[in-house]
Amino acid sequence: MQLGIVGLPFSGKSTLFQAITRTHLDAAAVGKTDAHVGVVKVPDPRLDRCAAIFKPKSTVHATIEFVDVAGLKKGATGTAQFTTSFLSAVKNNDALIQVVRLFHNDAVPHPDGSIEPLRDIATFESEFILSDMAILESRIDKIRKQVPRSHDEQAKKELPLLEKCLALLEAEKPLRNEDLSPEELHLLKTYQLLTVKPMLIALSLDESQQAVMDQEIARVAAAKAGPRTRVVAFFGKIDMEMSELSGEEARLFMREYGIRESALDTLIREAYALLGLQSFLTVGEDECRAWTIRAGMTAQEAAGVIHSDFVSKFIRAEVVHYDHFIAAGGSFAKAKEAGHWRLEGKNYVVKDGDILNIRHS
Ligand SMILES: Nc1nc2c(ncn2[C@@H]2O[C@H](COP(=O)(O)OP(=O)(O)OP(=O)(O)O)[C@@H](O)[C@H]2O)c(=O)[nH]1
Ligand SMILES: [Mg+2]
Repeated sequence: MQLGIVGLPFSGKSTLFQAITRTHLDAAAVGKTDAHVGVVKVPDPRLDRCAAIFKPKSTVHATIEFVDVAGLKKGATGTAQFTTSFLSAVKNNDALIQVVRLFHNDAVPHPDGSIEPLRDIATFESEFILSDMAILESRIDKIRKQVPRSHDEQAKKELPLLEKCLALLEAEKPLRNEDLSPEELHLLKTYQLLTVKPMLIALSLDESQQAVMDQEIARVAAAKAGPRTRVVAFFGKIDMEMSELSGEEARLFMREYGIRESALDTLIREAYALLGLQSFLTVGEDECRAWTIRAGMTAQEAAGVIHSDFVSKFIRAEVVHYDHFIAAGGSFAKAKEAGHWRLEGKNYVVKDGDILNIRHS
């Protein structure tokens, strides 16, 4: 999974990126047009506990790639043309994190002179909408010229969909919150539209703003949240300092500042929810590992995530839920005695936290 960090200039994107990836971008690189990519292990207490039980040779966390996407300078060109480096960095992102500035910093003033998150979100969104409109208009134009003469069935099928999407964008509605079928989303994929991507709006607060955090989230959510838009908040500066501390020190630090959750934990939890993702585990003396799948996937599909061969060779899945495994003292034998060990067929819908062992031919 890849998440792109986007937003207006000086909103706190690189601060967030450095905090969650525990990297230091040198000052010369920050704010340049290149995208920075960092791979982050998905923190997973269930996996840690299993690793403590099995003491495996290797423990493999699920990972997420974060991309610090520079490149949108508001008004730099006066049009909605994103730089090619911006578009190529964003096109593979599964979801976008739009960083919105709430922190005050006189040394780095907000480019528009004041802190107004809803204005910034609207500014950013309109750039996205205009970019998508330009793509759709030129495609619709082309199809309208060709279709009457051609037998291009694909284009004929696409035209009403593209026109519907264009009308939504003209009404300033980003496509991500619209009710598009999986088939429609699939057809749209080739156009790499920006407003289709699920979005986390991430409010960047400073430490003095803790008291207003929930209120600010609620205010922005009331105006902007939707089926595929969620609103979260984080403390960029504090998170960056925290990223240099060990686990125990970081916990004390958080308690001192009264912070409930690190930016990384918040973003991962919300991104999983936004994208409808969950995890299952495989355990053993060789390897304990967490795997990410879409909620609703069957045992056979989940087996295919482990190894594509397992789809055709799937026989049965042995299933114990993590909670039952721990309740049984970390013993499969005891979980079985308690009736919590099951043999499931290929259509079993995997649950978050299931421990699976795939039997295959
Ligand atoms: N006081 C304060 N300053 C912050 C906070 N987060 C970021 N800053 C500062 O704001 C400035 C901009 O932050 P960046 O993270 O570089 O912002 P950006 O969105 O990556 O900026 P560009 O890449 O130039 O568009 C930097 O000087 C940061 O140190 C914060 O929570 N509090
Ligand atoms: Mg930056």
